[in-house]
Amino acid sequence: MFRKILIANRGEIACRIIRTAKRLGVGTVAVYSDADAQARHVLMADEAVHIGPAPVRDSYLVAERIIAAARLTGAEAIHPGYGFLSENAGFARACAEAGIVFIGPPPAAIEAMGLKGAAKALMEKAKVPVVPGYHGDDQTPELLAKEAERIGYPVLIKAVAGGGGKGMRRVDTAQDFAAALAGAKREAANAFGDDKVLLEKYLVKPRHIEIQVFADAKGNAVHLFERDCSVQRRHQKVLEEAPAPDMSSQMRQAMGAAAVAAAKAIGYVGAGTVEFIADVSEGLRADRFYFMEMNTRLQVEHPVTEMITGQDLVEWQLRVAGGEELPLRQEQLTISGHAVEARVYAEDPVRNFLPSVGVLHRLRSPAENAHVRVDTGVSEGDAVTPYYDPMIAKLIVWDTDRKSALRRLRQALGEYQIAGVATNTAFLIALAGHPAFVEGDLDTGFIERFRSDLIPQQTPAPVSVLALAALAVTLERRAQAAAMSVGDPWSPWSAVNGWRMNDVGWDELIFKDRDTDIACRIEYVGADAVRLRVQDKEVLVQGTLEADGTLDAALDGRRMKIGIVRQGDDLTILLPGETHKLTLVDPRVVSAIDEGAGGQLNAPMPGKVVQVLVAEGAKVEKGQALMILEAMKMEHTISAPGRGVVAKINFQAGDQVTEGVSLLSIEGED
Ligand code: MV4
Repeated sequence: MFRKILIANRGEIACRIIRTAKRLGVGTVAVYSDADAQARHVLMADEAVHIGPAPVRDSYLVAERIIAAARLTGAEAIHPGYGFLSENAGFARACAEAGIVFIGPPPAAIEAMGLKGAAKALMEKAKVPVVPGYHGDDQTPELLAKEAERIGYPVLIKAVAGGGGKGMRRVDTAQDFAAALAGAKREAANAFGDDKVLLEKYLVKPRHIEIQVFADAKGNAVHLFERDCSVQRRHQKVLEEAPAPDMSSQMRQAMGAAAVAAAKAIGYVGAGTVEFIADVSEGLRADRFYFMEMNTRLQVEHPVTEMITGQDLVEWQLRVAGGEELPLRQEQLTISGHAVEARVYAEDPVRNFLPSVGVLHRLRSPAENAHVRVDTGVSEGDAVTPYYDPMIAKLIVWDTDRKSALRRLRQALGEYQIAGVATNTAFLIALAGHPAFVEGDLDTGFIERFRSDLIPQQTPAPVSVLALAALAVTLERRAQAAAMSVGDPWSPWSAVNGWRMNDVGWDELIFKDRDTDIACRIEYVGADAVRLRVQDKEVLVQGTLEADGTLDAALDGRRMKIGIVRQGDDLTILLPGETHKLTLVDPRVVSAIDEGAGGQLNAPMPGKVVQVLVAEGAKVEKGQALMILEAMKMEHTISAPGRGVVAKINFQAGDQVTEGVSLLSIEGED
C-alpha cells in the first residue's frame, strides 16, 4: 500500500478518496486553486498544494503543476478522480515518466477507448455485442446512404470522435439522409476537428445500463454488476441505481461476461465502466444490449455499486495500483438489496435548470446512517461558483428492495435544507415518486416525457408560510431589542419602543413573494406568539428560534421544526421538500431609496464586467443601468438603488470580479 497519495481533483470526489485513504492509513495531499483555498477537500487532507487560479485550465487541468506538487510532497501515486485529467493518456504517461503511479488504467487502454469507431471495431472482434451498424473507413456519402438502407431506418449518425451525445443525428427516411449526413459531418468537424461518422440502428426505447469492471495487473478481471443510469437530462445523469430494475440473472451474467471480455481485450487494469445501451421496446432482453463506450475511470455513480456489494471501490483502486491482486473473485461477489443515488445540484428547474451560483447560507443534509450516505465537497458557508460543476452532493440510499429505497430517497431529500442557491431537490422528490418511475418503467426519454409532472410548480407562499416568516421576524426583532437593552436600561431599545407597545397591539408586515406585495396584519398575542391575518384568513403561530437557525413552531397547535434563513431583507423558509423565498418590505426603506440613496454596489456573484455604462461624476436616476456583469453565461444588470451621483467606479470592462466586491459607489443626493 502507498505511504502517501495526491488527489488531483476537488469537491466531493476528492473528499471521497481522502476518506478511504485515511481509513487505510495512507497520507493525503490535496491540490487547490485560488477559489478552493478553504474548500472541504483541502481541510480534510493532511497536506495541500496551491496549483493556480480558479479556472480549471489554469489549475486542475495543468498536468505539470500537479506532478510538481506530487514531487514536492513526496506522494508516490496520483488519484485523478473523475473528469479533469482522469482520462488523459498523456497525463498518465507523464506520471509514469516522473516515477509516480497513476491510479488508473494503462495509457494505452485509455487511448483504445478514446475513439468510438476503433473501440467499436475492437469490441466486435472481442465478441462484445455492438449496435448493428457501419463503422468503416469509407466515408463517401453514397456508400453511407447504402449502408443506412441496409441497417434499416431509423438510423443514427454519430461522430466517431464524439461522446456524450455530441454530433448525433437521427434520420428517419432515406430522403433526409444526405442533408443529415452533411450536418453531422459539419458539427463533428467543428466540435472534434474530425468529421468521420459511424451509422447505427436507432433504438427507439433505450436504457443506459453500465457494468462496473475491475482488473488487476496479474490478469484477473471481475465485474461488480450493473447500474441503471437511464434517467438523464441532456446527457447528464440525474438518478442512478443498482441493480437495474427487472434485470434477469441470465441477462446480468451475459452483460457481466461481455464487460469483462471488453476489459480483457484492451489489457485493462483498475476500475472501469462498460456502458451498454439496451433496447427495451419489448422489455429487457438478454439478446438486446449493445456496447456503447467504456469509461476508463471511477464514475460519479460508483457509490450505488458500493452499497449493494459492500465493497469500497477506492480501496480496490489503491490496492490494484499498488500491485496487489483483486480483493475478491467473481464468485465471492454478491448483490444485497437496492441502492439509488440522486445528484443534488445548485440549479433551478423552473429556469430550465440554469446553474445557480451563490453562497450556501444554509446547508443541512439528511442524517447519515446504514441506509443513507451523503457524499459532498461543500460545507455551509461555502460558495457555489461559476468555475466548477454546481453539484452540491450525491445522496445515496440503500434498502432491501427498490420501492423501499425510493421511499427512503424521497424522505432523505425532504430533509435537505439549502438556502442561498436554487436546487433541484423538489424535482428529485417528484422524480423518485413518479408512478412510472416507481414501477420501473424507465428509458432515456423519461424526464422529457414527464417533464410537466416533474418541474415544481411556482406556487404563492401559503398563509402558513407567511405566518412562520412573521413569527421568525418578530422573534428576531425581540431578541435584538433584548440584547441591546442588556445593561443599559436607558437605551432607546428598552425605552417605550414600538415592540413593547406592539406586544399588546399589532403591526403591519409586508412580504414580497416574487412580484406580489402581501400586506399582513400581525397581532402580538404573547412573548412567543403572533396571530397573522392576511386577506380573509387568520393563523395563530407560536414558537422559539433556536441557535442553529431552526424555528420550533406550532401553527394552530401543529408542531414543526423548520429552517429560517435571513439575509438582509430576504427570508428563506425551508419546509420538508419545499422552499419559499420572501422579501421583507419595509415601507420606510423604500421611501428613503426614492429620495436618493448612496452606498456601495457589490457583485452579486463572481463574474466578468462586460460593460460600464456610466462615468464617475454622472448623475443617475433610480433604476438606471450602471454596469453589466456576465456570470454563468447570463448577463446581470447592476442598477442604481436610488437617485445619486457616481462617486467611484472600481472595475472596467473585461475585469474579473469575485462575489461581494464593491463594483462602484454612489453618493445619495439630498
Ligand atoms: C443511441 C441512442 C439510440 N440508438 N444509439 C447518447 C449518448 C451516447 N453515448 C449514446 N447515446 C445514444 N445512443 C442508438 N443506436 C440513444 C442515445 C441516447 C442516450 C443514451 C444513453 C443515455 C441517455 C441518452 C439520451 C439520449 C439519447
